[in-house]
Amino acid sequence: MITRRDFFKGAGVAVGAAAVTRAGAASLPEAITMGKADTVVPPPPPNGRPYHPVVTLNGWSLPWRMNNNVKEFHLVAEPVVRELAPGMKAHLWGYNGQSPGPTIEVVEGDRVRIFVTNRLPEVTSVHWHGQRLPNGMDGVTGLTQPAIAPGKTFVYEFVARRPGTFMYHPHADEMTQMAMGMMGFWVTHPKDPSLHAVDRDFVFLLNAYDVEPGAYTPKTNTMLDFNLWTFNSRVFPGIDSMQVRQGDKVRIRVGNLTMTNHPIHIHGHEFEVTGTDGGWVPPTARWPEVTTDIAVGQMRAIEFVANEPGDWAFHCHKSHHTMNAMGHNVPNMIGVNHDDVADKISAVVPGYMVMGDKGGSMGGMQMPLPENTLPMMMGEGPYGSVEMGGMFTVVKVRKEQKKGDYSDPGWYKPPPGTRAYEWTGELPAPSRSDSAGGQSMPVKQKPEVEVTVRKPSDHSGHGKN
Ligand SMILES: [Cu+2]
Repeated sequence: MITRRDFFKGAGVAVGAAAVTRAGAASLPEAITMGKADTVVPPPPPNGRPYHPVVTLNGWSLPWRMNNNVKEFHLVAEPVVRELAPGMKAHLWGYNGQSPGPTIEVVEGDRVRIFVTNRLPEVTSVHWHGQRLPNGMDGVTGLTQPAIAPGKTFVYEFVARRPGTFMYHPHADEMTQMAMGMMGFWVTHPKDPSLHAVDRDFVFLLNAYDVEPGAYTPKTNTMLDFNLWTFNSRVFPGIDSMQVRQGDKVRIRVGNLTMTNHPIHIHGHEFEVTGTDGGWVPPTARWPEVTTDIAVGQMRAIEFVANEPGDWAFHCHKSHHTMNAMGHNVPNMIGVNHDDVADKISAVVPGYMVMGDKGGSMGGMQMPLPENTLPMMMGEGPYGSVEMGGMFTVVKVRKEQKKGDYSDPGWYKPPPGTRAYEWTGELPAPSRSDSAGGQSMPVKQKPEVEVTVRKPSDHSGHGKN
């Protein structure tokens, strides 16, 4: 087990330019493991073609070793423990100690050799989603290769021909293995690092889990009713914010391996979809958006210039996807006076709570939670609870953020006079627009709809005419 601090040392050692001996060439590259769910900014590439590394939200990039001009990686499919947010851990399956697995970064034209060791209790394979490669390297169990049995290692080898945004996932017992968190990101950088260059390049996968409150292992036969909607197997406030400098050109690449689509939305800026898993979108085919729907199995690269300082929400726009577990079977008590009954019901119905009462009663969550369970909505902001969970994070745009500095600057401090404030003056009674004369539309009291019912003249009429 290699800690985060060791990762940098390990990266230097593992990917050092030292010549590989014949014995070394015949051996497996070291399997490097990550034990923390922090965002680990990868070091610049120590060898091979130059590129600008991406930053994987709450993830990391897999070091490689160079072997006779072949980039060699070692992926280990294995059970992992993933912290979804402080206060909750899940028993998942992933790669090299984490779910999702590490991001694999290569350069257009690289010959890549990936050793895949299976430490799961069942067969697996790895499919390299979106890649141009020899058919036998496509990783579809039964179709293009035999399954990788537990304890066995397979070797995949191909040239990364097309630059762009990709992912990897098993093509064996897919329903179970993806519901358990087996997936990872892949970026093939362009040979010319000045092409598609940006100042910040973030990546993450959308995934979802169904973990019963109090449990640790996801239910894998769930089809749609997942209760934890995650960015890289993390839920807000466990998802790191994206730090950018004011004026930075920012790219965020998102892949969707859940079972439903996600309209991903940014505040304060417009973006363009500049790439899909099929390649870069020609500039003439781009249009401005503030939300883009990412369907199952799709990837989208969005780009914008971060020129508005502040803490800008970035989230899935399906409101149930910005909540954590226990979002179901909550009665709507808006307009109902339940001052006396809530406590009594809580005594006999564990987990009972009320929606729409006095604002934000779900955020506060005064009910006791089972062990290893997150509140539905949480996350403290500078002005109180953000009342969000799930697929939600923040893009922090700061003038003073240094180039190359991904550290969290803390909460935005708006200049005086630029924040919504409470009105403390007089509140005159509202005047009704329909009684004040003026422009209101006349309302018809009764709809003039005439209904004529025609009965057939006799029951045997059908078929006789
Ligand atoms: Cu969503």
